[in-house]
Amino acid sequence: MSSFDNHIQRRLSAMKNSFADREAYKAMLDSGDALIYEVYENRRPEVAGELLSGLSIVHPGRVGSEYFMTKGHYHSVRDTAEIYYCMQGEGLLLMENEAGETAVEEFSPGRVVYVLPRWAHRSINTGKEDLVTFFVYPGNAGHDYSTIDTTGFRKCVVEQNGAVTIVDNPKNNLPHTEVSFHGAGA
Ligand code: PAN
Ligand code: ZN
Repeated sequence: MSSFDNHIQRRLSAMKNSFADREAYKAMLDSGDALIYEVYENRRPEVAGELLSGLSIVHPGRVGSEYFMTKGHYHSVRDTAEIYYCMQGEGLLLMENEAGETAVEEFSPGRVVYVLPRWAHRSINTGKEDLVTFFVYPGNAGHDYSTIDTTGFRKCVVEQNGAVTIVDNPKNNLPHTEVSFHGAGA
């Protein structure tokens, strides 16, 4: 990873509002501050015309039944898109917009996922190894974490009876629609 010029490590203690099961969160934190995900960035000026890129690595694991994931965010400049390329691992990109629509795209090695402008996005590792994705987005996009940190996404991705399952987020009461899902075959 030596060619990247910024390395972010996001630990459990920095994700207080992210996981739905607060009891499981507290119990896990009591036994150590687990490393949930890491980001390696290529620094460029944060202006229109530039592209920001890097690697996102979400480690495998769960808090209660909910899989390890990124905090997730909207872009501050809402009309900016993003592309993810999955290099390793298995997972999902959970997305929602301010109209209450949810979309889920599957991550598997070689798959490209396009995040439309105005959609919040979160990477979720549903597998047993690291989920590694390459991302690229406009230099002027910026990150708005507070909207998601306040309400959470409308949906959570949990393991239920051994299967990856998308459920309503018990902490989020905002109106929402059906989930649209796109897997590797669609
Ligand atoms: C990505 C994300 C990265 C980490 O570079 O920033 O996957 O996720 P959080 O930013 O939600 O912690 C991206 O979407 N940039 O815009
Ligand atoms: Zn983004």
